[in-house]
Amino acid sequence: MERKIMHIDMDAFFAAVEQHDNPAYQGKPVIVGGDPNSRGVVSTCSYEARKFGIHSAMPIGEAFRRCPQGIFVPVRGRRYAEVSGAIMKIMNQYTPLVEPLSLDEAFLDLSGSERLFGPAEQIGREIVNRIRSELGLSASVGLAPNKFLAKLASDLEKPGGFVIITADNMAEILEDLPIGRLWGVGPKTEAHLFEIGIRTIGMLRRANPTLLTDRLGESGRQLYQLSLGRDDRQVETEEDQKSVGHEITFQDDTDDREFLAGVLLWLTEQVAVRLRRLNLKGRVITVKIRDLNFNTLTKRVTLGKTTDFEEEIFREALRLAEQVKWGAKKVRLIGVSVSGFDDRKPEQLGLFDELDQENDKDLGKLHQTVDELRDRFGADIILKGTSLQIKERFKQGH
Ligand code: TTP
Ligand code: MG
Repeated sequence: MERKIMHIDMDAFFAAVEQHDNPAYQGKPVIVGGDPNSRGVVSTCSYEARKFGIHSAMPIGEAFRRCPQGIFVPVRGRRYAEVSGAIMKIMNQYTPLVEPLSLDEAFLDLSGSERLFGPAEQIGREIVNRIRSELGLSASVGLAPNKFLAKLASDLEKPGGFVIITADNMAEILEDLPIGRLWGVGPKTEAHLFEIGIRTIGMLRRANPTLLTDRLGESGRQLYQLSLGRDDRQVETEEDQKSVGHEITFQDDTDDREFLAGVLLWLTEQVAVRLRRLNLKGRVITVKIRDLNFNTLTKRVTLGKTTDFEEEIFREALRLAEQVKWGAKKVRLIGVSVSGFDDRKPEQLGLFDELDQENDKDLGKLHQTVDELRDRFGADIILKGTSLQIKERFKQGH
């Protein structure tokens, strides 16, 4: 089923807030960043100021030379954060799947919202209208089947844009865009691609995928997928992001199951120690495995109660890892994380749980001691048998 992913990005955000809060600034070049005599740089500026060639990260002095009649104002971070909160709140009324990327932009997964609120396009228009009427600000929207295309779309017709990318118009829109617009292409990759004569996304799509992987390794493969408009990253809510995790990338891909189980234990211990230091207990255990082809698999389980014990986390993590169909493929990265810290549900006591709780108390005391020792002598002082071996293997460069 095709997903409905939306990316919303506010237009000239900091400057727009200033124009809203000071109506006298409306329709004028407003430059946010501070005093024209300061040595700072421009945070952003209103579209009226952009006509003078002013942009983010430009030295303020330079902006002043270009537009001495401009209105120069300081950054009011707290105010922007407050407005950002109000924007995210509106978005959250249409889907729980909102992933804020910064104060002024977010991804929304509207795939499940259509039955309740109507077509995704209509929802997007409603959100933009509400941001305008309730907050007096302008936003640009991209709607597409995935994150990469949605973010690209929201930027195409700024300010006030509303661009929909579908399977029908995708190839045409991507065709002439410079490869720098692809997610993950920085100056280095761009230079590599230029060397082999690839300048646009269209050219990348027509390139030989084998040549790309030869040149750029696995990222070549990923970029090729993006050039075809394919991207299966999920929208991750703040809740998802509220996790404590640890992962490791191997220098040499491995398919040694026993070794991987040991690594998992080692990772789990790090996570459990951090959870206890942060005074957090979670009920969701997630295992992430990336194979040598860069396919990433995640498996998660929700426990009946929250935990910060490595024994429990490890037991679940190992079970999850064993469920992953690795095929014959070697593993490049493995990670484990704990989330779901929200403790609204009271922990229900089952028949044997009271006993468990006693055990938990003892274990809790033990962990406290272990953590104290670790604090005193360094994290490696107490490691269980297997994970000690892992540590040794890493030291030997495996
Ligand atoms: P952007 O969304 O990149 O810019 P914008 O919202 O001002 O303008 P556009 O219409 O092009 O989206 O960044 C959001 C805010 O982040 C911006 O208002 C100010 C801040 N910011 C900086 O402080 N420094 C920077 O270099 C950039 C790019 C942004
Ligand atoms: Mg913006």
